[in-house]
Amino acid sequence: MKKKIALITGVTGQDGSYLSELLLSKNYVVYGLCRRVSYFNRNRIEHLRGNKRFKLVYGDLSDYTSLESIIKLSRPDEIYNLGAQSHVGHSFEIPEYTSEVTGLGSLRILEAMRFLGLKKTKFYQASTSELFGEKQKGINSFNEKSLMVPKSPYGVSKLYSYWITKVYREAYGLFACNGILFNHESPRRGETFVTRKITMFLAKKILGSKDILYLGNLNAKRDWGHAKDYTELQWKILQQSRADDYVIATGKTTSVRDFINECCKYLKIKIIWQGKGVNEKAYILNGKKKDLIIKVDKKYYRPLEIDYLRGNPQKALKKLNYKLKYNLKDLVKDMLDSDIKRFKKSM
Ligand code: NAP
Ligand code: G4F
Repeated sequence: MKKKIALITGVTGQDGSYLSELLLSKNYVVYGLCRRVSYFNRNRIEHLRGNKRFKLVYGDLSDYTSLESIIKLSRPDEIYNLGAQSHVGHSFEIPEYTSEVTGLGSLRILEAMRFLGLKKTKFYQASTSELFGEKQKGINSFNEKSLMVPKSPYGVSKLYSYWITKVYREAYGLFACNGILFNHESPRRGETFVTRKITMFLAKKILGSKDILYLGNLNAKRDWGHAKDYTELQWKILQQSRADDYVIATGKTTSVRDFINECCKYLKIKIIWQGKGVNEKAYILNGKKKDLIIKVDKKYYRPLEIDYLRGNPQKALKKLNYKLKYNLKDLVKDMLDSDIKRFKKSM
């Protein structure tokens, strides 16, 4: 039987690496699009390089020609567009670049599919809970029908991609889907996202570090799931008989402060919080002594913030016939164990 072929943009990222592993385990041939950078950015996929079905190709979401030639070369059955400037905070500093890559990147792929007449190729767009924006009156959790009011250049760029995916589905009959994913984390999460900042810091702390962690808004609430569950659902979305859009979430929401509390509980660290707003601080209790470990730094505040995100994954879990394997406790354990192991090795 002919092996299925997949093309993944963002293959060097958190989701790209887990999705590659999953597809290779299902006997796919995987083409991964890498962009040219001046540093080594392949740590997350290094272990896959020996596999003959795993092929890396250079390209860039800002460069139509490269995308067209990679699609022509690979003739994929499935395209997963996971590539993006994916940091919400930084999108305020580089809004034009974010729009170019995170917004127009999807259009370039869809146009190449249309131009090359790839009617049977399925397309997955990495949409996001950032589309929903601020907490809306009377709304406790967001689903596929909720109002979308993005609050950052990143969110606006993703809204463009979300809609252009729907438009190409309706206008040209392409099998094009949106996975509207809420935050998902893992030991491979980028080191500047808040959960990974926290787990790396606490892992170093219990190994003796004297550093202090500086964070922004501790009150923000996010619906945090595990990237392994969510990448499996990305694949499932493209295995359906009809193209559709799905919210992927856990249905639970936790503040940044409570994520830290959960980590400390796992590590059996006693933590207390004092002060409010920019003056809030966290201390570790050591007998009668208290050691300062966390301070707020205004530089991590965003010009606009989304305070509350909670998704309703009912449609996805039912239609895709899936039960999440990880809860928040499992996620915290997985991230902390992995960071502790990594830092122990380098000591
Ligand atoms: P990530 O770890 O930040 O990975 C982003 C990937 O995009 C990296 O491989 C990066 O390459 C690549 N990329 C950046 N600019 C590019 C360009 N100009 N051309 C081609 N590739 C480029 O993100 P992730 O957490 O895996 O998320 C995957 C996707 O889901 C992203 O689109 C993100 O916006 C979206 N999403 C994520 C979450 C979440 O909570 N993780 C939730 C909803 C949606 P380098 O390695 O070279 O930087
Ligand atoms: O970890 P974050 O940077 O994730 P954010 O902004 O929710 O975006 C992530 O999830 C989206 C899905 O909703 C994705 F689409 C997107 O690509 C990305 O993966 O921040 C989470 C919360 C925010 O409210 C932020 O203000 O944590 C708050 N925060 C507090 N201190 C911090 C920090 N965020 C970061 N990155 N760094 C801090 O020091």
